Amino acid sequence: MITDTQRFEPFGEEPIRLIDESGTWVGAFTCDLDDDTLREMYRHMVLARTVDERLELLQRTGKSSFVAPVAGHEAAQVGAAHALKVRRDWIYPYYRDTALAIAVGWPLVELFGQMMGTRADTARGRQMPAHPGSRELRMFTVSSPIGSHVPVAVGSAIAQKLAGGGEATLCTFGEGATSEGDWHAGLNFAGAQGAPIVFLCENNRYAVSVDLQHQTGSQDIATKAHAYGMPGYLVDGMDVLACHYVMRDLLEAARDGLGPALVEMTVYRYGAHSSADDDSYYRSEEEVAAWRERDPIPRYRRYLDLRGLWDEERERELRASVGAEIDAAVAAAQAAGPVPVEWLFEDVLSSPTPQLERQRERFVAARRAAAEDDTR
Ligand SMILES: Cc1ncc(C[n+]2csc(CCOP(=O)(O)OP(=O)(O)O)c2C)c(N)n1
Repeated sequence: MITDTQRFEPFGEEPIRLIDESGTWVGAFTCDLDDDTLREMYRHMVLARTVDERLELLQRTGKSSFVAPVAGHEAAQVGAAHALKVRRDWIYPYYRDTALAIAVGWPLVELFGQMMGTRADTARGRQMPAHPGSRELRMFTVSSPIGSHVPVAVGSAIAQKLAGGGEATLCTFGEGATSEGDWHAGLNFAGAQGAPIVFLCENNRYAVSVDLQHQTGSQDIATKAHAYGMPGYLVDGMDVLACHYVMRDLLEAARDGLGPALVEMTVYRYGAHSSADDDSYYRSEEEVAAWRERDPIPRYRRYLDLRGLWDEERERELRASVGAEIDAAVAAAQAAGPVPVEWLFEDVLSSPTPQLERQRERFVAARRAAAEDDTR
């Protein structure tokens, strides 16, 4: 089933953009977002970038064990988040979606609790850091094996279609995921069943150290949609409004029963793949610097400036309030205290087996002895 939006052509050779580098609107239609929404998108982008910086500090000071930086992906994720009907649509994110999670309203205290494994973590410390999930937000917990959430998201979308509630599903991943069998199985099934799902590929050109040329022989990722009977859109992922409008049209089409779509957003990750990676081995400083020139945050700021929606005073206030919000969330997440290791043994079986009980007792006793040793 091929769907189309009224505003955008699928399979274009050039990425769809609505704001150019100078911040000038270049769309063929008028932007209909109200001023508050336009400013809120900017706030979310700045908040996500600042959270990213704080997470790096927390990891470097041993408070968190792992970080997957989002910087450079903010426009893609915030644009998409604002196209969702939050708490109605279903979200299947991946580990780099910090800005998406923030923009759909994942509380910062839960975010930092998850990153540090404290009692503020609704997953009770059982996930690797950077693996969010939220029942309230209908945000499926991130799964580490690349692409493994794609067939699950499609199954969920098919279930929504059968239930007839008019809900859409968003499923995100990096371009590396498109080389996994799960990805192809998922897209094939979505196309065959007309599932109400939009697949969003955040193409930052690297899967850890593997660059795009070694990832695929395709001219781009969007073109792969042809094979699955759905439209594919190539979008400038550094342009938050292009990301927003394309996602808005496609999620709406999915809710209206017009079937799935694939969107490729061209982004760049400014940081290393994760806190366990050294990117100097596989990309040059010049390349990173060139992409920094295209940073989605100042570009969007220029747009807001040109429309008279932003100024230095607002910028100062925003930076101060974002800093204070993050300080408060980190403090609250830490104050919640570390997750007790005994929680490892809970919530798996309705009544633990005798063996599990014995293991738990031995484990708790060993921990206690180790703690006493430490205090001697
Ligand atoms: C099935 C599987 N293979 C390998 C890995 C190790 N791994 C973790 S992240 C990653 C790169 C994924 O790159 P991409 O999908 O492009 O997303 P990005 O990290 O660039 O945003 C790899 C290979 C994994 N988690 N799962």
